[in-house]
Order: sequence, then C-alpha cells, then structure tokens
Amino acid sequence: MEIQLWREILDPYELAVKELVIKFKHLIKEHRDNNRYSPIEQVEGRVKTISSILEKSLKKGIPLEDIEEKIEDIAGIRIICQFVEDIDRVVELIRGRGDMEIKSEKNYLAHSKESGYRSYHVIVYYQVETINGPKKLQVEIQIRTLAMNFWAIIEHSLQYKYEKNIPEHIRKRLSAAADAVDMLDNEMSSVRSEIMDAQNSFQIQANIVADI
Ligand code: 0O2
Repeated sequence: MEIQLWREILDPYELAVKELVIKFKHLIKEHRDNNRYSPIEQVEGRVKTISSILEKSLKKGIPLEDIEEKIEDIAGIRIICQFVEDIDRVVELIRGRGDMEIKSEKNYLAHSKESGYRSYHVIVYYQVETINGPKKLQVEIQIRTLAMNFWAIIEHSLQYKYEKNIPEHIRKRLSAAADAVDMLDNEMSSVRSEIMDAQNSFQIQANIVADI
C-alpha cells in the first residue's frame, strides 16, 4: 500500500488519539479544580506504526482491507492510575460518557496473561470529524496502575530485544516481578485512604496558594 494511502487511513486515528488525550487530561484537571481525588494519574496515547500494523495483520492473517475492523488497537490510549480500585472508577467514567461507546472489555486483572501482564482493556467506538465527514473508529483504552505500567514497559522492551522469544530464565524473573507488582498494589490499596487524604489536603493547599 502506498504511503499516501496509509496517511489517509491513519490521519483520523491521530486525531482521535489527540482528542482523547486532551479529554482525559481535562478530567484530571476537573477533579483537581474541584478538590476531588482523580482516579486518573496520567494519560498517554499513540497510533500504531505502519510496520506494527503490518506485523499484526500478517501474524493474525488479516487481509489489508480488513485491518480497520479487525485490528482494534490502531489508536491506543493508556490511562495510568495510582491504585487498583481507581481502575473500576475509570471504567465507570468511560461507561458514562456520551462521546464513546464500549464495544468490548478484556479483564487481565482478574486473569493475568501467561506473561504476567495485568491491565484492563476497553475497546470503544469514537467518532471524529474529517474533511470527508464523520468517521467512527475503534480505540483501545488500556487502564492500569503505575506499578503494572512499570512492569509492562520493561517486559515490552525485553520482548522487543528478544524479538518476542524471551529466554526462559528471564521469563521466570518477569513472572516473579509480576507477583511482586501484585503484592505492591495490594499493599498500597491498604493505605489508600490515608494517601488520598494526604493528597487532597496537599491539593487544597496548592489551590489556595495558586489563588493568592
Ligand atoms: P503495541 O502497540 O506494541 O503495544 P495479541 O497482540 O494478539 O496478544 P490482541 O488480541 O490484539 O492481543 O489484544 P490484547 O491482548 O488486548 O493486546 C493488545 C495490547 O495489549 C498489546 O499491543 C500490548 O500493548 C498490550 N499487551 C498485551 N499483552 C501484553 C504482554 O504480555 N506484555 C505487555 N507488555 N503488553 C501486552 P501490541 O499489539 O503488542 O502492540
């Protein structure tokens, strides 16, 4: 496929990612402006590279004309939370929105992947306006804690380094690290209310200083 054709396909996805990052960042601001704890700590987004789309379509035997329908993560948003409990709150926020419609959900929290990967994935339909009119796209939203994100980033770079064939001894260490992440998230949950109180009073003070 010509590069110009790829651009035409991927441009609306870039717009969707930009819009959604702005919207989720604004949610953080709204919570903070109202002195409310934000279940969202950080937001990032990316559009899958052409080579990564081609690799996935080859791996899954998806014909090029079907990629927009069958590859659900061409547009990807990652929402990072402080605590495991926040993940449910973010899913509820998404469910309640009028600008996105949930297509499917994958819960890798209750059942982590074989690698040890934990995260909550939501595929949504999201509409953007293009010069050719409105276009409804699929976007994958990954929701995970800071600790889960740390693990996933390291594991992803090792997958890249070993071309998806991570040696067994490293895989075992990653699995042990995944258990440690789970334990850390549970420990942090047990002091969640204390941490939230401390952060709220810190935020109120920061707002007072900003108002002076
Ligand atoms: P990218 O863009 O490099 O992140 P499949 O790829 O077939 O396993 P599927 O059916 O497309 O999965 O959906 P799934 O399971 O929701 O996975 C999609 C994305 O979740 C992946 O995108 C990763 O970002 C993330 N992910 C899933 N499993 C793992 C894992 O074991 N480790 C890490 N670090 N991330 C994972 P891609 O396609 O890998 O591409």
